[in-house]
Amino acid sequence: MEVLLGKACLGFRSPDLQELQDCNDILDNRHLLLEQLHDKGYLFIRQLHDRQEVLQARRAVLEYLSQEQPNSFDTTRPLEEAVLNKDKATTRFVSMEGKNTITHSKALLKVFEGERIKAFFRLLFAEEPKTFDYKWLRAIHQGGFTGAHVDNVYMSRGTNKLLTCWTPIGDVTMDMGTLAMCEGSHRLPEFSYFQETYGSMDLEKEGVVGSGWFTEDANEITTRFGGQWKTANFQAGDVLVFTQRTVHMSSVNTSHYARISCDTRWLPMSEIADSRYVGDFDSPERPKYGIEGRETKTGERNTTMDTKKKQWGFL
Ligand SMILES: O=C(O)CCC(=O)C(=O)O
Repeated sequence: MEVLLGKACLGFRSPDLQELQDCNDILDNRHLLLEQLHDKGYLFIRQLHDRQEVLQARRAVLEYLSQEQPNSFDTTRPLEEAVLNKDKATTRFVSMEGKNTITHSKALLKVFEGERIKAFFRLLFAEEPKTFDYKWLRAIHQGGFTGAHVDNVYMSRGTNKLLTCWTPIGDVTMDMGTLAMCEGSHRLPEFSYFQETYGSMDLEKEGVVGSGWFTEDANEITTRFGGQWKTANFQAGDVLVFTQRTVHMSSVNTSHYARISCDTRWLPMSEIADSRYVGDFDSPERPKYGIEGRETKTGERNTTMDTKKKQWGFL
């Protein structure tokens, strides 16, 4: 089977793309979890969430989308399947990022901030955890994907103990757009210069326009720096937790289904949070963050990722 990781077409279970292994066998052992997080750059956990609660959250998202964007789905099929209307399959969905009526609805918060996920981070941090108010909730159309990046470029103004938790809202197979990790990219010596340059930048401070992705081509990462791409088919209830320095991207949604997922961010209660993602986000004075809204304090949007890559000698 072949998987499109952005612009690269990789054979699954080939040397280019391996399968993620879960860490369910060590879930109650903090020491081993930290060891694996440090070694691989991520923790893949099957059924951390209650599957039924995730499916209820999915129902709420799909009802919201069908109100906000009528005709997105094939109405001859059950809404739960999220089959795209074939005339609109490649149309972008409305943004659901932030803190809004859908991200903070009862059904979604039960999953995003529920006791099961809190208990996991409480064990991992060995103290009470906290999470950003901002939620990166997404529905991805046919052809949509996320390019290779590290999260540090978006949210480095707080603790470096911050972790991302990617949650598929439903069963998500590789042809719908699963997250892929470049194992070892957060610590391998071959990535040092990449991490000192790209990985350490603050996109907003530097006024970099566009997505903030380093590349749309998975092979550009592994041929240049090494590491190992891994992904899997996900089920409702699974999560992928990873560091701010772990390179990741998604596969392309080549299916006829919407891919729904959410990233939440977690840190120990005693640590400083990046203030851009805490509080309310609907005030007109507050700048918008995310792909469309990124700008410097003075409103400059003056450089591109390619310009930066040339400066660093990558192009
Ligand atoms: O869901 C996606 O497409 C991308 C998620 C992501 O990049 C992240 O978790 O930082």
